[in-house]
Amino acid sequence: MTDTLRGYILCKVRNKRNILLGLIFSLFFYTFIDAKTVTYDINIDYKDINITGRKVKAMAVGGTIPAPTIRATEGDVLQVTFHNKMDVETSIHWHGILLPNAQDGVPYLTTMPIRPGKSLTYRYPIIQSGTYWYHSHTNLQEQRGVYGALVFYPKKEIFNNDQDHVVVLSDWIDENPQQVLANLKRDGDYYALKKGSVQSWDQVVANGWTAIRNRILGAWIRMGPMDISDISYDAFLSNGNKVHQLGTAKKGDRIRLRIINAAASSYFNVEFSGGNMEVISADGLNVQPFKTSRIKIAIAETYDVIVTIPDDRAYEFRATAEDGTGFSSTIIGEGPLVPAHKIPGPNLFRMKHGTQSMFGAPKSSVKMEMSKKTQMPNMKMNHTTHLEVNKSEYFQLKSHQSTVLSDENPIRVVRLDLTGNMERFVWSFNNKMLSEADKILIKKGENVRFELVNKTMMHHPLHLHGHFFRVLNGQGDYSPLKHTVNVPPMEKVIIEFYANEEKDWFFHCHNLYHMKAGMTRIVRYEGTQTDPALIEARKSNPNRHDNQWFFSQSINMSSNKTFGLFRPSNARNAFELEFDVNYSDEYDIETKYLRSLDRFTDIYFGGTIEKEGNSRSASEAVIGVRYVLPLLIESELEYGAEGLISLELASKLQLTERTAFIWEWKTTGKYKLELEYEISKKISLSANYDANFFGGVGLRVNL
Ligand SMILES: [Cu+2]
Repeated sequence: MTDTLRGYILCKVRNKRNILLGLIFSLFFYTFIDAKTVTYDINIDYKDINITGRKVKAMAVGGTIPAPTIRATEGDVLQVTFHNKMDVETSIHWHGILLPNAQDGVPYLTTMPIRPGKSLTYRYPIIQSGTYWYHSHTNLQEQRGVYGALVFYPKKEIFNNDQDHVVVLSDWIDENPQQVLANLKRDGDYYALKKGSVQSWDQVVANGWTAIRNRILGAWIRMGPMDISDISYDAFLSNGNKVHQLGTAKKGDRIRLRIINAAASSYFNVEFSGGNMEVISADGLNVQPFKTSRIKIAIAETYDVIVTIPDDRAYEFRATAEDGTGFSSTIIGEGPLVPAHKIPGPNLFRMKHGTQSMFGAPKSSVKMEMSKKTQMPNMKMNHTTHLEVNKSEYFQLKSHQSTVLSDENPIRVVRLDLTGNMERFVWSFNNKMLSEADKILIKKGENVRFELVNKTMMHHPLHLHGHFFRVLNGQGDYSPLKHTVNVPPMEKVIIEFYANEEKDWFFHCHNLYHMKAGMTRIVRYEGTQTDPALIEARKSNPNRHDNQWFFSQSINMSSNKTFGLFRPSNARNAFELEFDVNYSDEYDIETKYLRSLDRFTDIYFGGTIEKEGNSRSASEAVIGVRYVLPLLIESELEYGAEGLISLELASKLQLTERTAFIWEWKTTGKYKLELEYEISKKISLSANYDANFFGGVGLRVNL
C-alpha cells in the first residue's frame, strides 16, 4: 500500500482461502465452506470540511464522513487495518459486534490505541448479521467524524427488496467538541440560548398554570428547568449531508433502509413521506415485523425498515432532532417532492416525564402481555413478570424466538441509578463517575440483570459492549435482544443477559458528553487477567477521562465597583476566588476550596479579607457548607475563626430569555442585587446594587 492513495480504501475485498482457518471455522459455523477473509485497509486523517459555510478541521476515516461502509457476510473473517495519519492517537470500536475482547477497540481497556503515524489491524470472525456501526472510542473524536456503517449480510437473506441502503444519521457542530464540553462544564444550560430553550419566567407564565405548577414543583424538588438536549447543533446529517439524494426508485419499489444513529448526543424522530415504514430489525437483529409511522431512534441504536415507494415521485425520509432544532433529509425517487411532516420540538414547559413510545403507533392499546407460564404462582425468578416494569417505550419490539434465559443459572442483580449534576455537567452511576467507581464484577455462567433507574431529567442511551441483552419490554418470553437501550427520564428499565464472555467490557451512556463526564462502568468477568501491555500502556494514558480540570472566569466592571469570580474545578473539587473592589480602595475578597459531596452539598474552607472605609483590612479563616435548598436556593452556612456563624442565601431567576435577576442575602446584613442582560454567552450588561458598594451599571465578561 502506498501513501499516494491515502484517504481512500486502498484494497477492497480479498478472497483468501486458508485451509487451516477454513477447517477451524467450519467446525465453528457448522459449514464445510472455507471462511472467506474480507480485508479492508483504511486511513484515518484530518479533513477540512465545510458544512455551515465555515471551514472546519474534522477527522475522516477513508477520506469521508461518514466513513466508508464496511460490508461482509456472516461466516467471513473480517480483517481491517487502520493507518492513523493524525498527530493524535485514535481507536476503532465495533458497535454491537460479538468479538474477542482484544478486538473491541476501547483504548487502554481492551485494545492498544492506534498511535499517531502507526497502524493497527483488527481481525475477527463474523458470527452475526445485521446493521451495525464503528466509531472512535478516543476522547470526543466521534463528534468530529470518526464513525461509519457496518453491514453484515446473513448467509441467506430472508427479505426481498429492490434496494438496500445505509442511512447514517449524525449531528454536527463547528465548535471544537472539547470547547463544547468546557462550556457545558461551566454551565449545563450553556446552549439553551442558542437553541431557544431558555425557560424564563415570562414564558412559564405565558404557558399557563400547568407550566407554572411544573416549574414550582420541579424547583421544590430541586430540579432545574426541563431540557431534552445539551447542545445546540449547527447541522444534522444524513450520510454526511443535510439533504442526501439516495438513488432513483420507481413506483412499487421496496427499499430497505438501514438506519444508524451515529450522532454524538442527538435523538431523532424519523418519518417517511410515502407512508408507514415496516420495522424488520432493531440493533441488527430481526424482530417480528410491524408497521409504524414514526420511530424515535436513540443515540447508537440501529433500525432496519422497509419502505414502499407509492408513486413515481420523490419521497422524503426525514430525521428530526428530538429537541426540534433541525433535521436531515434523505430523498428517495425522482420527480416532484413529497415532503415529510414537520415535527415540532416538545413544549418543555408542559412536558411530563411519562413514557413516550419509540414508535408512532397509539399507546393506549398496549398492555403488558405476559406469557401464561410467567403468570403462574410458581414463577421462576428470571421471568419478567416478577419485576415491576413500566410500560416500555420498546413495547412493539418482539423477538422471533424465545429469549428467556435458562433458569438453571445463578442470577446476579446489579442496580444502577443513573445520576447526574446538570448544573456542573457531571454524569454518573450511583453518584460515582468511572474514575471513582469499582468495576461491576460478574461471573461467567450467570444470568446478569441490570436494573437501571434514571434519576435525572434526561434520556440516557446505555450501551453494553460485546453482549446482547434482553430488554424487558412487556413481550415476555419474546423480549427483544439489543445492545443499546434508552432509559427515559425518571424511569426504570430492566435488562438481562447470559454472561458467556470473559475479561473487561465497557458499559456506558452513549451520549458522548455524558460518557466523557463519567457515566461509564467497566463490567469485569471474575478471574480476568489483564494483558501486561495494556497495564503498561495505562500508566501513560494521556486521556484524562472524566476528571479534567476546567476554568471559568467572569469579571464585571461596573461604575461602583469591579467584581468577579475565578473558578477552576474538576468533578469533585473547586477553587473559588470571588472579589468586590471599588475605586476608593475598599474591598471584599473570599477564597474557598470546595469539595463536592453530592449534587446538593459542598463543604469548604477558605478565608475572607475585607476593608471598609478608612479602617484596616480584616481577614478571617472560615469553614462552611454549601447546600441547595428547595426552590433551588443556594445556601451557605459558615463558621468564622472569630466565632461567628452566618447564613447566606442566593438564587438566580431567569426573567426573560436574556434577562436574569440575581440576589444574595447574608445574616450579617450584607446583600447584593443584580440585573443581568445577556448579549452573548460571553458578554452581559448589568445593573447592581449592594449594601457596601451601592449601585452601579457595568459590563460582565465571561472567559
Ligand atoms: Cu447520558
